[in-house]
Amino acid sequence: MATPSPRTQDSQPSIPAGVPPVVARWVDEVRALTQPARVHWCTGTSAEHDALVAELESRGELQRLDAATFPNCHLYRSDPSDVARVEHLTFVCTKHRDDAGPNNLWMAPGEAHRKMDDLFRGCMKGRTLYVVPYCMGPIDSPYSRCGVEITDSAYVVVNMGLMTRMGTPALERIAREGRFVKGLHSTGELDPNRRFIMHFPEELSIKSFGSGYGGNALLGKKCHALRIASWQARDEGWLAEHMLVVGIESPRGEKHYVAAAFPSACGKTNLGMLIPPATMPGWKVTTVGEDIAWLHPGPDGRLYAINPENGYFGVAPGTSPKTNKNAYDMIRHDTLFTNVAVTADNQPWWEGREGTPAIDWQGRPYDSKNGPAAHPNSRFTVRAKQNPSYAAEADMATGVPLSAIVFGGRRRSLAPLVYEARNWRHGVLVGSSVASETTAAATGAVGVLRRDPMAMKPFAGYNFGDYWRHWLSFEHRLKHPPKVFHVNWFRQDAAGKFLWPGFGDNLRVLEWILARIDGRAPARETPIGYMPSPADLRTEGLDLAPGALEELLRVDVAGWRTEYGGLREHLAEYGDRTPKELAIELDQGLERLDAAG
Ligand code: OXD
Ligand code: MN
Repeated sequence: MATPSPRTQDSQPSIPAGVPPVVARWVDEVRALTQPARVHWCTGTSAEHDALVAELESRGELQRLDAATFPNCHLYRSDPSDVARVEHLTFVCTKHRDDAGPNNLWMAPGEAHRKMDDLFRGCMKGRTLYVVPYCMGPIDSPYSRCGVEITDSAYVVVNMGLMTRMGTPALERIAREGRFVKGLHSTGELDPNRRFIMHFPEELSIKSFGSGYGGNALLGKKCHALRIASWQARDEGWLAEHMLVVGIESPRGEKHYVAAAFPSACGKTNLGMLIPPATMPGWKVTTVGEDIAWLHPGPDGRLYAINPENGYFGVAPGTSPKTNKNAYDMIRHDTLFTNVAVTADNQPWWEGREGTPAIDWQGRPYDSKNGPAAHPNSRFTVRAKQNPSYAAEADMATGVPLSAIVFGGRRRSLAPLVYEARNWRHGVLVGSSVASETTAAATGAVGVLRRDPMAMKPFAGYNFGDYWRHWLSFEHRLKHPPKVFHVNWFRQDAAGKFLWPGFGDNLRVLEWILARIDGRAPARETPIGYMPSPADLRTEGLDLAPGALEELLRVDVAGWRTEYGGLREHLAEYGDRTPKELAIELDQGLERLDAAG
């Protein structure tokens, strides 16, 4: 253990000055339950960060990477059984089962607390209990919300320090506001049979045991900023969404902010940090956020977005100067890598990066027979400000006004490159229809199509039926709602080859979207919404296969009938919680498909 700082106490502590009594009381209760050897109150200073990193290094839990090419970067290897979110062990514990909905696993709060408290009892013996106060969103924004995570993992503390506004200013805000989300975490013994992530939205609290991995353990992210916050947002009249937010400026100097929701590992980080293609000089894209957005009706009737996070927990494989140069440059220093491989000269390595791996993500000499060198869900954790395309507006207390919301998924077929919803209500149906082929971001089979409404399937903290109703209510809350679109960068031909190049070239689609917002772009009305004709998209410099663009912009009427049939069944799973307006929208869509033959 590193030398105790003035804020590290033995197991019979007096509480540091300035700690709000509500926090002090809760920490005391948890200390009595978990029996740590010591308590460390995190301040969020860089000296504290450095001391924790040094401690992890001395214990062999962090490995320093090559200082010449990756200064101040480290590698962490998680337990091989603990490499992704565990949706089958993630519960929403509400008094009434229907409030959690069929989209969540449910347990009665009393039973869940008993189960978790049994796991937590004495679990921190010999360990340090870290108290991690954090603020989700700019520290001075009325839209931000605070939390305190208690954890026994120094790796979690370091990540929370990179990902959130962590430390004393957050504690001061909690002292002023008197409310915060309580998150209790222990890595336990990392036993997959004793691993649960429990949410108590009615109590604004989280208990997570048995995992040290990202979304299960960094409680500010998916647990607080999405599951608990979505519940809070419904009560308070806003939205907590799984969305990136970008600022896009045209060569004419017009600027729009766009939010986009895609299921996990569908390229949110890439779109959030997009570099315009060479054929579009003068365009500028800046990143407000790349994973989560909190959306509030503003005083002018528009929808405003803040990014509650302050750092990125991005997927490493595939990151290269070609796919995402901003991300590649961003992670060349002061970055924490998890479960990547390393080269012979101690540089981090993942599939899609130049060079050759020497040691795989489990620390074994690399052998292709053992599978990929880096785990497919290996990650980088980095401060947002290291992003070359970081938008200064990400620190603005007011947030940024959204001109468009874009939904999308990873779909080999059917869903066209882009279409526009007819209006807000239709947009909610489009969002509810999001589906995607699964990836490695969560445990389970890869490549299976699953419904993921608004890309929130794993993250909505309450019944989807109620959630859609809340979305619909923004028709009345907003005088100037953003336009809603759907995109699909992942269409393939019969041979499995991508029809669209993606990455920077996605700006060509965003250009049409922005022109639609400004009322400048033509569109054809189709049964599923408004769409560009092939001639409406900028294609100079693109190397598309003959007929590819026509295929990308084709509406397969029979296919959409089947799709809407599937969607009807999906909406029906939520019974009478599903708002009637969505069924009516769907019927109208079917009528348009019938009329089209
Ligand atoms: C993530 C995810 O880690 O969505 O962002 O899985
Ligand atoms: Mn995500």
